[in-house]
Amino acid sequence: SPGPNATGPVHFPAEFRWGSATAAYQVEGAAAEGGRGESIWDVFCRVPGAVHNGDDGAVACDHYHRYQEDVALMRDLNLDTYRFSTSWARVMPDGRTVNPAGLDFYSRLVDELLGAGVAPWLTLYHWDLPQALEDAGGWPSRETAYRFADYAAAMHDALGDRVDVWTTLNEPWCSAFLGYTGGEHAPGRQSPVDGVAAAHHLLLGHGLALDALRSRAPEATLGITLNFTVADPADPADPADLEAARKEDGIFNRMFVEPIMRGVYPPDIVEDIAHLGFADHICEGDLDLISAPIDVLGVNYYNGGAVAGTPEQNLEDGFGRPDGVREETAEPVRQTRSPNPLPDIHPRSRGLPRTDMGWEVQPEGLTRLLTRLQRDYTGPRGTALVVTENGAAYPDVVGPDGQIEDTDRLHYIDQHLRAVKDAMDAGADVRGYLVWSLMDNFEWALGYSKRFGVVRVDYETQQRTVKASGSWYAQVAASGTVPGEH
Ligand code: GBH
Repeated sequence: SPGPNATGPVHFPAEFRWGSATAAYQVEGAAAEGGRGESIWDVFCRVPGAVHNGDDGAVACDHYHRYQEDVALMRDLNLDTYRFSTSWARVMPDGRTVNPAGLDFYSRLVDELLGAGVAPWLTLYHWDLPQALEDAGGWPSRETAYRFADYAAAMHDALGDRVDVWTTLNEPWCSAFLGYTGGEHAPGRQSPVDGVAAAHHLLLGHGLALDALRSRAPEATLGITLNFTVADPADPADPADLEAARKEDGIFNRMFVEPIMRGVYPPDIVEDIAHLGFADHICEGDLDLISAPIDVLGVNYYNGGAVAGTPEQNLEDGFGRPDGVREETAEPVRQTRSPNPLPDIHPRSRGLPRTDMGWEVQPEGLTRLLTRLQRDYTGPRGTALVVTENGAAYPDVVGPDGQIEDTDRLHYIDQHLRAVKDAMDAGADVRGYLVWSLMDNFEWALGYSKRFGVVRVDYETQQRTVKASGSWYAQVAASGTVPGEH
């Protein structure tokens, strides 16, 4: 049910940050320029059937060449914050050795942002591991965590004088389980054993990187971004559904937020994945590193879901395609089952509206999520919350004058901002909202077929066009107010 801020104008505090987010592989292009090395996504995109339409990020939004125009766009949209990621393989082509030309691109980007009055928010890892490190074992190997900390240190040495906000990882759940277990994302492995090993080593990498950053900049704003779901039992009276909801919440949410905020993995999930050798990877001191204080917990929220525990009756369309709906295609669909290492969890439709990804639109889930995080995890340690991603894919309807009337997206963002304010009114310490995404971009396994931007990108001409949602969001950012519904 919609909360108290469901319809009228909603005012946010003056210090609330308004921004947008992108990620390196999704926007930069210039995959073979400036000495950039290959990442696992360059390689994965060449696997037949791995990515919709055989798309790749070789050109993407050509942001590498158009960053000045894109920063001007952010300024025109009144955005005060830009969350971007740096490509490890651009900065360290072999994952270990610094490439000055790669660093230089980010240095120029940061200067451009500062010149435009847009605060840079740097994410060190948004899924694009250097292929050389994958060849050396990837995230299932403990070594990768140490290489990540070296990379974090090099980035801070180059940009720490100008960048105040640092995020170590974006959505380690996705890296671990879509990448190493489901095979839907790079590097495309399909191993539950590798998935749980990757999960721990990603978190260890976060902890080691945090240590490197903190020792260099005690005053910097440091954190991690997690993807959260809100798992409801399909039938709250059915013990099997309650059990499925526990596992879903456990593997998506608690598996990552609990070691970070409390220094322990959730015991029930540790037990559920014990047979995959999970405990073997945890060394003495790891959890102390992983749970070192952070300043901001980044929250990415797109949707929740109802889950059921009995497989036979719930095999609906979305099953086995956990990160988006693929249209019918002649290509083989690699993903055949959920990447979740806890197999007996099944999404069940609740009849809510869905985006073009097939994800349910459930804004009040965001209110529940933020209030729960505040109460159980961040509040007790005084850690701030920022919505580091929220947004929706819808097909663009191009009007006669080229205008994009994306009212579905506008409405989605409107509803979710109201949900954020409901959580703040209930005591959640939410300091900002960064829409996903600034512009349409390479949507991973779904290629260019899904559009998340508040700015349209014409991939033929690279022309940017602010959508109706973008103009609306610019007004919200300028006024700090979500206008009342008309
Ligand atoms: C983010 O990940 C990424 O950070 C970003 O790069 C990406 O472009 C963006 O979202 C849009 O996809 O089981 O069907 O209910 C999204 C992570 C994890 C969100 C799985 C949806 C469950 C879908 N996703 N989640 S479903």
